[in-house]
Amino acid sequence: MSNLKVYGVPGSRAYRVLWMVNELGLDYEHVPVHFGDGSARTPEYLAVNPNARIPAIDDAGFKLWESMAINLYLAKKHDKGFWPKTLEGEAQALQWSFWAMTEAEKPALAALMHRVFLPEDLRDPRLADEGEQQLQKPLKVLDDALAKTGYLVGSSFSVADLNVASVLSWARLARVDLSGFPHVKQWLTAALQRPAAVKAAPKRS
Ligand SMILES: N[C@@H](CCC(=O)N[C@@H](CS)C(=O)NCC(=O)O)C(=O)O
Repeated sequence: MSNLKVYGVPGSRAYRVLWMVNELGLDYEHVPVHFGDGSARTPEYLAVNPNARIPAIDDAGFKLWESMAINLYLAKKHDKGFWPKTLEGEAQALQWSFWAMTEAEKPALAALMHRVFLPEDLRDPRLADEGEQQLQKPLKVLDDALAKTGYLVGSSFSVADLNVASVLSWARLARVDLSGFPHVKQWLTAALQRPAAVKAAPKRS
């Protein structure tokens, strides 16, 4: 039995963590706690994540929640090339991960919910378009950053790319127009086609 448990279904933010553990080649037990069926509210799961949200991990008794924190922890712990080698690189990985959560996640989720996820009668196309509109500025920032090396930190794929691409996978699912952001488009397509991402959620890649 594995010492690492990953909680959460792939059709949720747990996708990010499943992608990370696959990249790292870790042996793990997947516990498919779902956000919609009450399984995130059982006393057993609340002892792992008192927020009653997914994802979370239990790493040999060390419990951690928040998708970005989990991925940063796993990338650093296992040091398989996804964690930057310099202090500055580490800071940039944190910067991009916080940026994804504060600048890109909310509008990308609005587009996803109101174009794809909600039942049709609950969708509001104006909220989806507003999300797409709000993504324009962060997408431009990202496009300019990727123009240099094609990666967010240094010149290889790192936890920063994984964390940001996993958030923007929602924008792609929501058919956000990326034609004005060629570097983002190319980078996101390549990231989501990585075998570890496909294995995490075949339908999303
Ligand atoms: N900031 C958290 C958000 C976690 C989160 O909201 N997860 C959703 C599923 S994608 C959830 O569990 N929702 C259940 C609820 O809100 O009750 C993270 O990134 O891990």
